[in-house]
Amino acid sequence: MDALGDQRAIEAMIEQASLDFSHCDDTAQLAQVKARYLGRDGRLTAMMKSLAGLQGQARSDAGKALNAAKQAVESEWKSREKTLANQALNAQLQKDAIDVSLPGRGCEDGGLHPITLTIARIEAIFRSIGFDVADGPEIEDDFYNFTALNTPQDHPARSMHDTFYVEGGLLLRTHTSPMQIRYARQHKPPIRVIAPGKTYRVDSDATHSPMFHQFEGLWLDENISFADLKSVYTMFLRQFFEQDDIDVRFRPSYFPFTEPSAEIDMRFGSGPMKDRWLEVSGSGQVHPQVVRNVGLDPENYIGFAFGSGVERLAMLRYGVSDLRLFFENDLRFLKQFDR
Ligand code: 2NL
Repeated sequence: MDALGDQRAIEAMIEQASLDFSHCDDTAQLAQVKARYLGRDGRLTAMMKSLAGLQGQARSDAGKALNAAKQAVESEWKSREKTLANQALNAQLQKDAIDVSLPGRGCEDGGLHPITLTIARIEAIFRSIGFDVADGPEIEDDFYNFTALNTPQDHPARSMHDTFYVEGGLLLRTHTSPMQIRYARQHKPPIRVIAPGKTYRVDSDATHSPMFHQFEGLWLDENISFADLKSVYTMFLRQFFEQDDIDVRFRPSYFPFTEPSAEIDMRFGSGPMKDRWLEVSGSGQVHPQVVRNVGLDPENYIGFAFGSGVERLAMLRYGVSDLRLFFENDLRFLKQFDR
């Protein structure tokens, strides 16, 4: 064996190993290539084994040269491994990078439902003329929902076809009147109160929802008249629609809890609904039996009351043509209301 030739072969092998390592793109490949040189059947390992065939100085020289070669190949391998690890880390960092200077995804503002907005408007208008706002349970008993309001035992409104009954003889209030009865029994006259809220009836089609909203007003005093009811309701409509040219008329009607009773019609003097009479509320003088039922003597006290549908007023104010839009909660609809 010629030492110079061996030295050249060793250098060529180191160069080849370095080249092979540089072609490895991941650590698995690198491990395979490393085994081809330094593994049990590797080229360098084979050369080490061939030392056994040498003697003396030649063996010692060749041994040194091979040890140096082994260190050189290991160092080439280590350097490639470091490079690959760095590349992998950089790739990962790049992949996970976030630009903290980018604007956030943002968060859409919520808003109040048009019915909620309408009730808030109604409350503000009545509070401004000294009315209180009553509240009360949506699950009621027969007394507050029917009996106190002078509704006969055999009245069709009490039937299961019209009223949702729940356990224990209770029911879902069919109007907001029970809140007014409770309020009137707990306060001394003069009573000026409105009661807005959810009401329930067994009724569901294009113009009726089983749950809808009403607001009622009650004014109980010693010396008031239909003229007071008319002036209050007219003022309310003009404020509600932000329009002064609104006319109001009473039309005879019937309710068990008022006598006499009247429908309230209104008419816009301008705008798209100009000159058409629209029914907007029921009303009347509180029936003497109902005055008695709230603990007052109908000889001394007289009351006027009205009951209106909130959805109907909201539809007129916002120009909504289908009642069902209020209950579908389609954001494209709801987003159009901000006051
Ligand atoms: C309607 C009819 C009305 C009342 C509600 C009332 C309340 C008490 C005493 C007497 Cl505590 N009356 N409320 C009076 C007349 C009519 O509503 O169909 N509204 C949509």
